[in-house]
Amino acid sequence: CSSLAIGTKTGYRLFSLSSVEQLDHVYENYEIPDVYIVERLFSSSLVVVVSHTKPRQMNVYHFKKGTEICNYSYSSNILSIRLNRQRLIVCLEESIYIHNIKDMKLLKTILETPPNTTGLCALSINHSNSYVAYPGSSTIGEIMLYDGNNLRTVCTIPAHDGPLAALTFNSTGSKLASASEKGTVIRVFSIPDGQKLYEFRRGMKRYVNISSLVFSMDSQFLCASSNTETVHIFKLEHTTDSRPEEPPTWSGYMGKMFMAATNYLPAQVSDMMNQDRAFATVRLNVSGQRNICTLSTIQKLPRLLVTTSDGHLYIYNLDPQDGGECVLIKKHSLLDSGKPDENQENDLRPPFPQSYAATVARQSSTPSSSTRPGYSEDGGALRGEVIPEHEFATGPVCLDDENEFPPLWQCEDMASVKCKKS
Ligand SMILES: *[C@@H]1O[C@H](CO)[C@@H](O)[C@H](O)[C@H]1NC(C)=O
Ligand SMILES: *[C@@H]1O[C@H](CO)[C@@H](O)[C@H](O)[C@H]1NC(C)=O
Ligand SMILES: *[C@@H]1O[C@H](CO)[C@@H](O)[C@H](O)[C@H]1NC(C)=O
Ligand SMILES: *[C@@H]1O[C@H](CO)[C@@H](O)[C@H](O)[C@H]1NC(C)=O
Ligand SMILES: *[C@@H]1O[C@H](CO)[C@@H](O)[C@H](O)[C@H]1NC(C)=O
Ligand SMILES: CC(=O)N[C@H]1CO[C@H](CO)[C@@H](O)[C@@H]1O
Repeated sequence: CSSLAIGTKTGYRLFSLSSVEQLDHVYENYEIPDVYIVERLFSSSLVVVVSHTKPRQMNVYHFKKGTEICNYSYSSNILSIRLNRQRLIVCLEESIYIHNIKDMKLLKTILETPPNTTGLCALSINHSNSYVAYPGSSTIGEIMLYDGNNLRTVCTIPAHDGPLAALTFNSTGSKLASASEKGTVIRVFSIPDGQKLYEFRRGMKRYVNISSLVFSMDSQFLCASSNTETVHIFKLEHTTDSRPEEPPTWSGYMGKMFMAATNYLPAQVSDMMNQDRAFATVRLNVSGQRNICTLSTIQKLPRLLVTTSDGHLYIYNLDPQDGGECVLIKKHSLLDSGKPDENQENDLRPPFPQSYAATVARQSSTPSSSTRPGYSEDGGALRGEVIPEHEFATGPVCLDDENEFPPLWQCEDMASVKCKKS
């Protein structure tokens, strides 16, 4: 949500998404051409790169030091890579490799996964559970849920009739959303038990290819983009737990009536009622282009970010209370030349609440919040936004030290993994 990495024909670029007006250009590298995978571990210095020139090889870099940490080769082309502070997952067409990110040791190979040329695989960013989700079949929409920390299968979830197209966890790793290749229905399950919690309809008439599916950090919203011009944002209404009073708006009132009604109905009917229209939508200027979306808080307001394969970043405002059509407020070109700013991410200001509700509440209670110390209007690079506090892992490696991480050691040599206490 706070960092963007793009691969191009000539190399790769890293950006920090801390301000709407200005794109923080963190780093660029033109040593490896035809980069088709570039994954950064949150906002740390660790970057994993795969190039079309060697599609079976993964290179791991400490980009701030400009050094290669290690490289690994696999039996077939690498289709996707997922990282959290505990695990690095490499997904090939018919197998999944699970590495320990601290020393890159290969912990597990899941062989003979159903053939999947899109490399569909999700990893929970919560390193306390490191759940991995991947398709259990290429003909029906079955999800395999795997415990990446304890290296065992947890369960299979019969999610859709047709093959899966998209999978994503919420930030705590306790919800999983999925879409099938038809792209008409999106379902949300509780993890690890696999109970169905929500069902959303993207539209009945047309089949679409869902290209990205993502929760907001606070799991209030779920966003789905496709090969069409419309991005849908769904709101996950809490039906059982007590929530603060809704604001006295018409939609808030209707929402409450709706919630009250669903609680009295038998489960089957309640499922039907969960088939909701989108809470908010975005109409993209371009259709048919591959895109990736995310929901993020930038400068204290909820935003929808869309990156398109032609190299643009679109930033929209999302109204967290009334939804509706999101407003485009900025378009950036990601391919413009620009010098990276070295000091962009060394800002260590106090953590910042992540939830939209908290953000909006703070905004309305402190209209002159820009005058409060530590919350400057341009201060998107607050530490809590760059790396959520809960993502700091404890253990033998100083993952919480930006300057030390990742430590330089020989990949296979576990004995040399040490933590320098500062
Ligand atoms: C991969 O790592 C080896 C050392 O293990 C090194 O000699 C080689 O140059 C690396 N290859 C690339 C392409 O970086
Ligand atoms: C991470 O997952 C663990 C176990 O599933 C859970 O207890 C914990 O609350 C989660 N932590 C965060 C910060 O989401
Ligand atoms: C989805 O993508 C596939 C392959 O790219 C294509 O054949 C198919 O027609 C697309 N489906 C829709 C509904 O656009
Ligand atoms: C993720 O989903 C679980 C289960 O519904 C919920 O308890 C948790 O609060 C969600 N995580 C966040 C960050 O909201
Ligand atoms: C949308 O596309 C049209 C035609 O390409 C262009 O003139 C217009 O500026 C675009 N709008 C935005 C907001 O990018
Ligand atoms: C399970 C799954 O989604 N399999 C897909 C893997 O990729 C092929 C080719 O794109 C699809 O046809 C499968 O449905």
